[in-house]
Amino acid sequence: MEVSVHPRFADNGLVYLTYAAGTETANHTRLARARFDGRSLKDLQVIFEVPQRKAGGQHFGSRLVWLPDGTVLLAIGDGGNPPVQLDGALIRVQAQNRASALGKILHLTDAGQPVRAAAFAADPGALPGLWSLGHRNIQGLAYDRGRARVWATEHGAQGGDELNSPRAGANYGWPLVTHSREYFGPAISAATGSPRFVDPELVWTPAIAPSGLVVYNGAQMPAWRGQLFAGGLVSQAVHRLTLDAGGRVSGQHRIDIGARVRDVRQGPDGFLYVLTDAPRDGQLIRLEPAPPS
Ligand SMILES: [Ca+2]
Repeated sequence: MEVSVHPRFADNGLVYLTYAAGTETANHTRLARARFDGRSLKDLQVIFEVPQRKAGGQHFGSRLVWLPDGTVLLAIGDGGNPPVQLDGALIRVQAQNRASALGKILHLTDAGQPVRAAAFAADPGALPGLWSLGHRNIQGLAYDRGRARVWATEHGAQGGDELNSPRAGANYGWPLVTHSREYFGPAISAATGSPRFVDPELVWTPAIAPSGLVVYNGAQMPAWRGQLFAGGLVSQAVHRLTLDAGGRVSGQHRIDIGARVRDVRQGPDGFLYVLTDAPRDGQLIRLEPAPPS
């Protein structure tokens, strides 16, 4: 589900892959890495796997983003919608279980070993590598070098998609507080916020169904440097988000793509690249500045 190269890929050739593994009744998200020798991947090795097994095909996550110190964040989904259960309750409550990897961002070394967060040092039951909790299903994850922050977009159920700027040790509320409703109609939570949880930076209702996310820092479009670009599957657009001096979202502008947007990335040439899903499946689109009129 994710393909990401090591920050020193030019030297070590390491490629990181995430995928769903197992059967219809017992499956989980895995992180593996392999070495690219210029022709093929060699020495594939699973370096992390979600400890719990779940049923069904929903909410595996699993975006990866590298931090400046060479460690990596891995976002894991909450495991699925009602009626999917785990341990006698709806599986989505695992997003609040600090011992579970479901509904979390995890912090790992480049070898897949957990990095223990100081924020959870007083909680011996916390899963090693736990970084932030209370996420439903993150599908966009980006590091903002200019602001030294992480940004994440996650799917709500019906409405209530969120942009967050996750920090180590923080709880983002799912499913105890959300702006999202059940697909079959009723509210999921009595409140949309609480002092116990960090409010989203932005809420999308109706849902855009977020996909890839990038903080643009290229040279081709200087006016867009420092802005966020969030893909939308249902919205069939790229959402350009401007931020104010304090790093809060100050504006939103829609770039229509006319197809479900699966990913948005910045290329080494400084342009933005957009990957599409249906109905124009598998198109790779380059966004360039319009010529002067
Ligand atoms: Ca939230």
